[in-house]
Amino acid sequence: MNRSREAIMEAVQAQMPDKRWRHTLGVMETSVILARRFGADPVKAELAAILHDVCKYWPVDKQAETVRSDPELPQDMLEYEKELWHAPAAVVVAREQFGVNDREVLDAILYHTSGREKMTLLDKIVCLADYIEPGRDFPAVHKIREIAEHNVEKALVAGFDSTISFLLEQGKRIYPLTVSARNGLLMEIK
Ligand code: DGI
Ligand code: FE
Ligand code: FE
Ligand code: FE
Repeated sequence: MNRSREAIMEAVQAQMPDKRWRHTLGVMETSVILARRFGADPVKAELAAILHDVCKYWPVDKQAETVRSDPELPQDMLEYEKELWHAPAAVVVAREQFGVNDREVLDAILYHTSGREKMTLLDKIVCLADYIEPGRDFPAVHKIREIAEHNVEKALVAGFDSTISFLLEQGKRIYPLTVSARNGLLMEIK
């Protein structure tokens, strides 16, 4: 059973600085809007949004340890950038601290950073909301918001394009599921 929405929100807020909490509120609001727009469950979208960054400010060692505690989580994320780790760690917190057992919600949390090959509508919505919530400001965000008015897949490709370009510029490796996610979305579009 889930703890109440309010109790979860309070416990999540307590684990992060104010700026990140405002981001979380933005992702919640945007996830609900996108869910209504594209026909996903707004309650599930909002729950995934509340929890998606719960581990973002944990020490990275604790994030990694938490990911290792569940062998069913994709352990290969630990071989890539540390920024990926808070997503699988949040799945453990959602389940163990808050009693969330809905596979769709847990997957939307798990893949909110990396994406995955066959993204569900809920995965897409939470990942896109994370890119375009009102507090976000990066060069491509205005264009992505415009595309998101009518096409969730095209908007998310534009989001992944900006992340992949950033990783390339930094000379960093790209987690293979991010490339698969982008390829999968492009297949869906055409
Ligand atoms: O947690 P947030 O800041 O709200 O956003 P997020 O969970 O989408 O994290 C995005 C960061 O992760 C972004 O700065 C790029 C970084 N990152 C590092 N390696 C990868 C990656 N993002 C993706 N999609 N794929 C990677 O391989
Ligand atoms: Fe995140
Ligand atoms: Fe993201
Ligand atoms: Fe986020």
